[in-house]
Amino acid sequence: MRRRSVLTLGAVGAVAAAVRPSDALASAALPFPPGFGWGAATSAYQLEGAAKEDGRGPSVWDVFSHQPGRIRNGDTGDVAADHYHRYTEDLDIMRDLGLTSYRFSISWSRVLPTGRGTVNPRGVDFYHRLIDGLLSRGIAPVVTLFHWDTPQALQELGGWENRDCASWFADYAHTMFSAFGDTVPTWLTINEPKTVVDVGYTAGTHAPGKQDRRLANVVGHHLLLGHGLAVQALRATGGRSRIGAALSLSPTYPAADSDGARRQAVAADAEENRRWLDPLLLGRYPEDWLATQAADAPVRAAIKDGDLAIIGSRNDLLGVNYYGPTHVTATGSRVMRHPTSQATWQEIYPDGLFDLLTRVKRDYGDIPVSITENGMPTQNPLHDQDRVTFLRDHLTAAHRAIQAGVPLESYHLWSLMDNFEWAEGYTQRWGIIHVDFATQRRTLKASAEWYKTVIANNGL
Ligand code: IFM
Repeated sequence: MRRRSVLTLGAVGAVAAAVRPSDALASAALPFPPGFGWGAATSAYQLEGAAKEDGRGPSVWDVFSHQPGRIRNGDTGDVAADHYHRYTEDLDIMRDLGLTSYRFSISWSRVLPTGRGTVNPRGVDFYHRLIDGLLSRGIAPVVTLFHWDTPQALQELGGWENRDCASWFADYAHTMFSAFGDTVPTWLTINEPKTVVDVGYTAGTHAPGKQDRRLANVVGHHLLLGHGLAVQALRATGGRSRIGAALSLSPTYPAADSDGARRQAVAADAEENRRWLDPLLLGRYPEDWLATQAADAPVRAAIKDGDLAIIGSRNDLLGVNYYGPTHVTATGSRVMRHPTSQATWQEIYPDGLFDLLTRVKRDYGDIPVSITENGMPTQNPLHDQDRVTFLRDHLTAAHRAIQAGVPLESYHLWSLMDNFEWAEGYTQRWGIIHVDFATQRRTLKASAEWYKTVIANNGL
């Protein structure tokens, strides 16, 4: 039997009272453009649960999270925030916050249990209900096709190491475009290919848990190829939806005032940013990044004639996930120059968002930009004033970028609600909605009340 959860007014009121008077805005001193998209983001494996229900097939994350020692406390996404069953309640929360945009991902193995071939109608039906529920509440769906959960059946054929995975992905994308058509105004193909490459295939602390940098770069190329083929598949439908990718980008800075540090910052920029942005938006890999790949590096053989024309197919928008900057020394080591969060890889530097957004405009032109993720975890369960400060400072930087002419159209904080934070399990809470994972009770945090006010005022 499904447990019901309740968003009590009492809990909401208690947290609202904790918001400092200075946060209770009467009108916006920093107004955002009319129609600016105020959003929040989630992903399927992190939120949905119902891992074995209604015909869903396993993904690499189901397998990985069940391997001993992979995830803190042995946590898994089997139940997560139980969104699969509680989506109606969650939609009502989104409406009450005033969200106008919601970014979520489709679980590839829920709609295609073995990644290709037979479609699971019950899986497709769940996303129909979710999308219809968003639209009826005036919230625009922004749908990611791949947020790291490769179907396990495809992983057994090599997953993204196998060039065919790009075509399997495009076929899946086409199936989704046909199923949902223009009800989805914005599609995002791949989420943070950099994380798959760096964490899933190099550090090995994310699924599929490999530690092979040379293979990782092949995977990176195939992810880009899958993106390009999916863009072409959308164009072939003749529909009106827009499409792009969500990249995790990090402005890079020299950690010292020296030529060596400046050179290393350029190299770090190639690795962090340009190796993704250039193929997608300019149809070529950066020469300085290619030069870092040995003559016998498998990625060189993986890049076939014609691939870059596919990868460089016109995108309608760029999704930017921003968590912090990268500072490098003259020896190429990364150092922290700003405060971190419970996620110790994170460096909190809101001005970096301004630098990043204006740099995208300068180097890649006026492609519409959506901030598809931005946020921080905190151990303050409900009175998350640190998150309020974080969000306020980053939105201020975003506002400054808009003033500087960046065509920024929307902002999605990460995350709508506490969820399964990959290798950290449930120990890091990134949501503006608190989830009690024992009862699945949802409670608005101070940051949710604050964000609600920002949305109501269309600005800070
Ligand atoms: O939770 C993740 C998300 O899935 C991808 N971007 C970073 C977030 C925080 O680590």
